[in-house]
Amino acid sequence: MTHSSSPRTPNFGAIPGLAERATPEFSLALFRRMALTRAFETRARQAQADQDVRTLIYLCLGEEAISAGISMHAEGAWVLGQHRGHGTYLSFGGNMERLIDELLGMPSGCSSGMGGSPPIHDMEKGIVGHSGLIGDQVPVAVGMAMAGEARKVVTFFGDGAAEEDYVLASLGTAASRKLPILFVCEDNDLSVLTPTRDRRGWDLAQVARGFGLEAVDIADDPWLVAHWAETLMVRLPALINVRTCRDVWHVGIGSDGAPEWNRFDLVREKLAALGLGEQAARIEAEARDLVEAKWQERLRIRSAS
Ligand SMILES: Cc1ncc(C[n+]2csc(CCOP(=O)(O)OP(=O)(O)O)c2C)c(N)n1
Ligand SMILES: [Mg+2]
Repeated sequence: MTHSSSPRTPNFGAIPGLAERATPEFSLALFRRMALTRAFETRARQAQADQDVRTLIYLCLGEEAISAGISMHAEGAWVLGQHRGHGTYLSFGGNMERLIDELLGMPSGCSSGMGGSPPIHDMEKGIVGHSGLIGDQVPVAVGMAMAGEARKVVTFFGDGAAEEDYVLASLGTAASRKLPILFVCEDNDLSVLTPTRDRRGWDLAQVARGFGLEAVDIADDPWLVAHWAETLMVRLPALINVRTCRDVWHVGIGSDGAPEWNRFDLVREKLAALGLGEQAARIEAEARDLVEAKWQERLRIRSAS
């Protein structure tokens, strides 16, 4: 693949005309997943500011497009996420009430209120939560792919986690054994506060290709992410490295100012240019209303118990 731009730009790896060629139904369904995550994370941020959520919280604000895009073409797969996984959980259909209950520390939460933000799971949907050691979900995912079931596996992990030896070994094993697994690196260029250039001199997609995996390196344009998910889910094993921006601190709700790019705004602009602006605005409003109603309901139940 050739790229006309540097890796950390919103158009990295762009394929001209992708959004224009998508059906309106597809574009709006993709945006609905992004909008749900955006609304949820915005409300969860407020809940922590209000001290309704008192445990550590890892928000994926800014990174919504990755899980939204992958989930459009990964139905039925096992899904393993990392600590910043609310968007993965929601995009793949995880139960929102049980996620809120988990953040509120309620026994009805998806981890009985004992785990909080990172280890969220919904086994009915095949979503497996994170233990807390970055990247350890990747060898587990490879093990699941080796189990020989017909079910494909998708595992998300961060650019920091990509440096763990067991993650790199997992890429090698998947390539050697031709396992039905998609590796998705949510590359926000940060491991806590350390940028990639201060941590390593190698490139994940190139390393993956060296192991024999098909691999692409792209920005987090949701149409582009969905395109590569569709292409690669039938050519597994494969890896997608997605350049993205974390809007908030590593943990908690603070912010150091504007991100390098605002993907959500860019998608809104693209939808408007496609003549879908009004429908997109309605989808956003519906997502906000739904999320607010669920939070209010769960907060009432908690205070009554
Ligand atoms: C094995 C291990 N080493 C170190 C840590 C401490 N730690 C928690 S999150 C994190 C950074 C993770 O960065 P990345 O994988 O890029 O995910 P991001 O937070 O950027 O989404 C580190 C080093 C850990 N949890 N597990
Ligand atoms: Mg990172």
